[in-house]
Amino acid sequence: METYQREFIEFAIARKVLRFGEFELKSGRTSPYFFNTGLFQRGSDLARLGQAYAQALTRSDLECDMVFGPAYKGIPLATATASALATHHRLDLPWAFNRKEDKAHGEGGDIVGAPLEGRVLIVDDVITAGTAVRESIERIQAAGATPAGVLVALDRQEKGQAERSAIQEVEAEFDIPVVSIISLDQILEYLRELPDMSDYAEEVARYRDTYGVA
Ligand code: OMP
Repeated sequence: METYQREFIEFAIARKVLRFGEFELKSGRTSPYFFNTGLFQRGSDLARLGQAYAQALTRSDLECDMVFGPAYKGIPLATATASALATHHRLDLPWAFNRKEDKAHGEGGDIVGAPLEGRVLIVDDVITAGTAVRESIERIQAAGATPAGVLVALDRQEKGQAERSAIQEVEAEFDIPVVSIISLDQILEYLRELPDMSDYAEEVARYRDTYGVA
């Protein structure tokens, strides 16, 4: 695990974005941990979050021409990422987000920001079944642009419909990479290093054995 990833886990725990306990997921599974980016609630949190996304992207091979945030949760994430890329990595990319509601008056259209063109990076929080990502891919293709990949904060490394993870399914179906700041394996590695977190480590390991990908 890299230093920025360990620091990101500590930061997420401090902000209660990453919590341990009992949580029901969209999929119906009961998980011993949950990751809620909506709890990064201050300007400084957003700046740090954007920098972690930017670090994950620049350490990967993923190449893109612009950044796209799917409404609603992806909007601040894509905004913070585009800002961090420009401020810390000299990568000044166009960025955009979609409206959920159609707007007939004023400037109209359902995209706000730069037009969808070239290789478009989708920035989101967590992929579970990949529903939101599929919608974004369709939107990008309908505009005549190309999906470049997906950047998420957490890879839960869970099985999707079959044996592969939802992320592996998206990668195979659309032939695009999915890059994450942290994954379940790193959360587990972190928990195992701390004696007072050993109960959580056991719960998370049991969950991974049941729902995790090989
Ligand atoms: P999909 O759109 O089906 O991929 O589900 C992703 C969503 O699951 C996220 O946008 C959240 O609403 C939710 N989620 C989390 O935010 N964090 C988690 O740790 C787990 C989930 C989840 O319900 O699976």
